[in-house]
Amino acid sequence: MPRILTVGVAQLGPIARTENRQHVVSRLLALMEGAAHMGSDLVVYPEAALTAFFGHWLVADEDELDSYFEHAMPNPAVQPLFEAARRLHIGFHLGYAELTVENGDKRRFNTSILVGRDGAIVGKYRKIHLPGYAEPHPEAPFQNLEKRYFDVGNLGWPVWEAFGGRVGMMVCNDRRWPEAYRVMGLQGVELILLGYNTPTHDPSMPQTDGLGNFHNHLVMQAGAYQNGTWVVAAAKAGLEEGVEMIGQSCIIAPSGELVAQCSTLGDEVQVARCDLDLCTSYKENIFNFARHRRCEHYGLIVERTGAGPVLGR
Ligand code: CDT
Repeated sequence: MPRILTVGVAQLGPIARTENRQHVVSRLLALMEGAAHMGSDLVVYPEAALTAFFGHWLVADEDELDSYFEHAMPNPAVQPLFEAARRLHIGFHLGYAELTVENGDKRRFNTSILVGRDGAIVGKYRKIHLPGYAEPHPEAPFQNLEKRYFDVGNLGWPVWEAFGGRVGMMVCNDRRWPEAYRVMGLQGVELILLGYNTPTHDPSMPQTDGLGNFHNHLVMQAGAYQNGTWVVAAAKAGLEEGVEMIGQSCIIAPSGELVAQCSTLGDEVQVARCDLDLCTSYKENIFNFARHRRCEHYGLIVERTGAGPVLGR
């Protein structure tokens, strides 16, 4: 029986700092209804989709910082999403800032969850690659304070049997790292879901400013092809609190081809029919890891050439 999944990528336009959860959730519900109307089994929302992306400025007051985080999931503000999922029989992927207490310590994570068509949480992932820095850069036009606000994710990269296939998650900056795809690729992942908040301007590398959309697709198309998996990526886009962010949310096939892409910088849904069985020919042939990977040689080559991380110590 063919394993066809109709997936909607739900891009969000900017969220104002003053916009409350209730209003954001009403936008997410409208996107979910649009995706369901187009026959989707699953809808994918962006990274930190419930608030403005507060990593872009300094929040000195701890109570104020806590207000950007979800203290439980689900909670009353997001409950309508879980109810709509059940009513519309559609799953969803949601990125949010998570505050939790582990061994008596307050921990903060940049988290995403996968929710099934029955409204139950299937899995949770916590972002591993946190970009930016912990101390503010006063000279920069906006901040990138993820290393200040979040702990490094401690759940690894699991893959879940869900929606008739093997599903994994990553968050924003993770998508630039081949290891993220490969760890899931080694577990046979067939569908990777992610969200992103990516400024068009990188104050530390302004020479790449015209390349944001290109690099966004480049890394995900390569990751999809090299691991024989679908990738679905939802942006928070547009001008948010003075920071311009890229859009072009997309759905990428295991061939590496873009099969759907958003064309605005606002709230928008695009849908694609994803045949999970397309992954198989890549996994069994060109990227048959068991037959063709040569792990035992990779370490040896690094050792013999003395190659190592020469930059960015
Ligand atoms: N949210 C997030 O991880 N954003 C980073 C910005 C890096 S600066 C180009 C990203 O990788 O898109």
